[in-house]
Amino acid sequence: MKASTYGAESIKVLEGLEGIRKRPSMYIGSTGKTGLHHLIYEVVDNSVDEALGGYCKKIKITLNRDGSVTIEDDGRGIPVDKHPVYKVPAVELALTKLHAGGKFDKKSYMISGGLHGVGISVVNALSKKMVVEIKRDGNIYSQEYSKGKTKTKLKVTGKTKDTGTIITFWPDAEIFSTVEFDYKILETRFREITFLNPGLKIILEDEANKKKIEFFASGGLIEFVKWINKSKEIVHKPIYFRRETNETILDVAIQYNKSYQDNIFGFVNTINTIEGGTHVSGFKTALTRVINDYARSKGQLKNGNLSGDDVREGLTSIISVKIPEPQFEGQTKTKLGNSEIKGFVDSAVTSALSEFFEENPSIANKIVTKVSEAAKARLAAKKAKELIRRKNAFSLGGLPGKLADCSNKKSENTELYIVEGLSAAGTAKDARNKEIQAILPLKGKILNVEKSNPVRALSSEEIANMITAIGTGVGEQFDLNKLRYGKIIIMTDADVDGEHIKTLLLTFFFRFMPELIKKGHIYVALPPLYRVRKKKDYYVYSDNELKKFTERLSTTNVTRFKGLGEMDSSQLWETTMNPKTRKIKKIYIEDAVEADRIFSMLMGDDVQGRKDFISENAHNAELDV
Ligand code: 0RA
Repeated sequence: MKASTYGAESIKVLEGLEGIRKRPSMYIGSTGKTGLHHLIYEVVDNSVDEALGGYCKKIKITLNRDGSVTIEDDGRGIPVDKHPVYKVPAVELALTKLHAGGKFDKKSYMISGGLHGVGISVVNALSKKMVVEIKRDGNIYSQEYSKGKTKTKLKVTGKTKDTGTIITFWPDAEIFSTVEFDYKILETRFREITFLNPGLKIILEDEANKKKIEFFASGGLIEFVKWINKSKEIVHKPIYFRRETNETILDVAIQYNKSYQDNIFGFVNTINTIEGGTHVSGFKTALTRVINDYARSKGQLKNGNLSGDDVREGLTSIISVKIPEPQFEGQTKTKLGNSEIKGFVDSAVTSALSEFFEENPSIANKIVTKVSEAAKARLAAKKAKELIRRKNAFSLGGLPGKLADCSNKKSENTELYIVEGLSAAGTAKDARNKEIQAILPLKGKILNVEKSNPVRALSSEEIANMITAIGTGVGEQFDLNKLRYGKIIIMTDADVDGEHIKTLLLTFFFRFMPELIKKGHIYVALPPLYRVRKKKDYYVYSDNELKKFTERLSTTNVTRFKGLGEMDSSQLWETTMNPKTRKIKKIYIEDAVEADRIFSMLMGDDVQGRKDFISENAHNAELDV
């Protein structure tokens, strides 16, 4: 893909940066940890754009000791020539004006990443200091900024034969709730970027903690699916193909494993489209069609057509498209909307995969065997479900008998508490606001769905109860419109068993109803860990908080709650259930690939992987997915 020549004249100046500091979340999503990391991604995405154009081979990101970050690339360097109208160097326009830059001029930039595509000027506006160094035209140029404003003029500071850009910024603590970067989050993202840009090298270094890692994947998506399937038993060698038109590139990698999960990861211009979109739906349609056609032509369709769920069981796949003008939709702007892409991906995958199957019958047969077993299990599951439905027929309206439902039927306002233990559930029933809060007790640990086949999982009583209460159904029948509660809140004891039950439930939601997590319907309750008595009762939610508290109140009158059951109904209401005073945590998926790997690792068969993961993460109090 060729970009036309770029000069200062093609920069379009839109507006100043004042608004960015007033409403930062509009530009980077949040001013928390996620927003902070977007600053780095925004700069790196610009370097990746240089790589997509074939001008850049290496990007280095350094977390410096003083809290700043340096992103260095060997691209062409940001242009420095004076703009004919604005009379300032192009780089200064790009860094001090919103949307100024070649990225928004379609001619010079065909493809562009950047989650919000907001440009480095946003990073500049939200940094208390930024220094840019450019190697270009034989010179080294340098310029300094603060909070989006120019501090020094662009100066030549030396000579060089190289080209490239070095940007260092100090995130502004007045804007962000935290200015500490998380090495693990960055590591995951950069690994992903190199998988999606074969041949690109990314180096990440943390100076203070003396950590350094280098990513380079010459094998691209083939290496990506292998990485995802690392702790899974695989069925065949990865399948890979690329299809191109003038404007669009499609890369697909496929590898089945022996698990029951379906893992399709979509990327658009290297952005992980967590909510899917037209590229993913085009792929699904084609996959179902090609496998059915192949199986039929070989006389292997004995029980009728294979369903979409059947052909996706145990599938790991990456669908990566590069397109000139992506339209992102959905709640987190991670769903591809371009309607023309569905048909393009559908027909490209249909032809490429049919061809592959004809040429590689042994792999095709292994896949048909795997998905036929899924179909057999689905038929058995259908029978099991009917049994459960009949069992439940005696309870009200087909809902589980154990469910204490709420009276309001508008799902936006209502909440389902899934409560560990019958006695805690009893207290919760007394405590709740009957109008909007429903209680579903769990007897104990639910089945580990990561390790059981879907037939068994769906016929387990506790899981069937949850599915019925929630209302949406699972798999292909999943229908978000049938969701019966706006919030589903997992409430367990704050101990090891409670943590385990929480993880089992999250695994269930992640594998069977991932939409509920993606759309922000799943929460965990945060019951207090301690009660501190000093004239009145105070509730404390973490050990850290307790330390601060006892120091401040100079008290040691402290009760540790061992479980939810130790609170009476008014305490439980006040601390954990009253929407005005409680704390709950929304579960979200930061990175779908990493979330899948973590669930496979924590809940699957790879004992060594799990041990390594746990010892690496022992310092993290909680698992954030
Ligand atoms: C606009 C135009 C050109 C390159 C860049 C921006 C550019 C931006 C960044 C940000 C970080 N690294 C970067 N590298 C390049 C094209 C320049 C040309 O045509 O020579």
